Amino acid sequence: MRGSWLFPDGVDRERMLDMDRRIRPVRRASFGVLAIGLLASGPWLGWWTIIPLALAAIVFRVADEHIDQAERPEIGLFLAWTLSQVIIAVSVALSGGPTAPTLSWFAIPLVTLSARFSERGIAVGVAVSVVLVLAVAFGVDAGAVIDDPPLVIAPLALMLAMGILNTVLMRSEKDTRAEAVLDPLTGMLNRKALAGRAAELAQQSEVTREPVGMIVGDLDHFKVVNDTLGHSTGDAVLKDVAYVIRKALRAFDFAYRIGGEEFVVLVPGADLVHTEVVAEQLRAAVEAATVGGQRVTMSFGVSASPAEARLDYDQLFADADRALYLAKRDGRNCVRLATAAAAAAIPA
Ligand code: GH3
Ligand code: MG
Ligand code: MG
Repeated sequence: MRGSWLFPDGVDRERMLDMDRRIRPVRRASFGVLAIGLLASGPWLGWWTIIPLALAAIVFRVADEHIDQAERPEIGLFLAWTLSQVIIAVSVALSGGPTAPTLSWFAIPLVTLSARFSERGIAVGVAVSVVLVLAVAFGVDAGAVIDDPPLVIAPLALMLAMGILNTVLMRSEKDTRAEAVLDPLTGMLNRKALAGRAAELAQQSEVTREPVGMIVGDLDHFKVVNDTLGHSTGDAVLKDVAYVIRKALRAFDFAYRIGGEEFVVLVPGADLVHTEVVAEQLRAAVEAATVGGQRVTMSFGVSASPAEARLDYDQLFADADRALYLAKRDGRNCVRLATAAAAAAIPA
């Protein structure tokens, strides 16, 4: 996953995509409210004002259609957002500039900024809006602004206050999200996050037709560690093993703790052979490391979805889990693959 100036480390992207899906139906409703407002004001503002609103709706519609395939969807979404502010600016300019009652409408899209982006996106978005308001006000009728400065002071203050207040909501919502999908002991993503990611990869796989590899790992004889050294040593081992696994992976191979001492790694784009290589690296890394002051080993099961089909997460997991069972049966500290032979050896 590549970052961008909006999301330097790429971790906020998941939130943005999720929020965008939630915003879509509500956005239609809010465009509807604005359309009714403009139609009711038609005799005074002119009927044409509905056209820029329709344009803005189309801009977002187009952005939505491309968002799922884009490598850095936040750039497209931010451009669509900026374009919608420019459209508002043009229609405000045409309906009187600083004296247009719709000048305050610049504040509406600011709410969606904080729902999608973090501090940087909000700051740039507010700055863009401030510049547009000033440009429209002074460009169309500088005299009116000089005679009556509150015409622009009030909308500017409204926008800045919304930007500031929304920052708090954005932070709290991000914190809650992090708590919901992160395992507190290891800091790894949890089962809930895995379910979300699997659904996303399934959708992507329909477009990209790329395979997805899955590794399921389980610590060997971990009960012995707990029983002989105590639960807190067991916890320390788990924490360090999680770190060893994360360190051995590429940035976009996500690792999840799905149960007590069981971990899942998703390897997008990898077939069975490639995924086996990754699993073997993990196995060797765990064997070589000292974790929680102990030496432990881990067994791994590996599966991969066929490149030409939609990802079937349940199947993928069942296959990898069966292969893990084989690894345990074959003496542990090894990697086993989900092949047809493996499926025959152990009925589901
Ligand atoms: P095997 O090689 O067959 O996997 O043997 P095992 O002893 O690891 O067996 P199993 O996977 O069934 O054992 C799971 C153990 O993991 C049981 C429990 O004591 C321990 N465990 C599960 N969750 C935690 C946790 O959060 N902290 C600690 N310290 N131990 C945990
Ligand atoms: Mg287990
Ligand atoms: Mg175990």
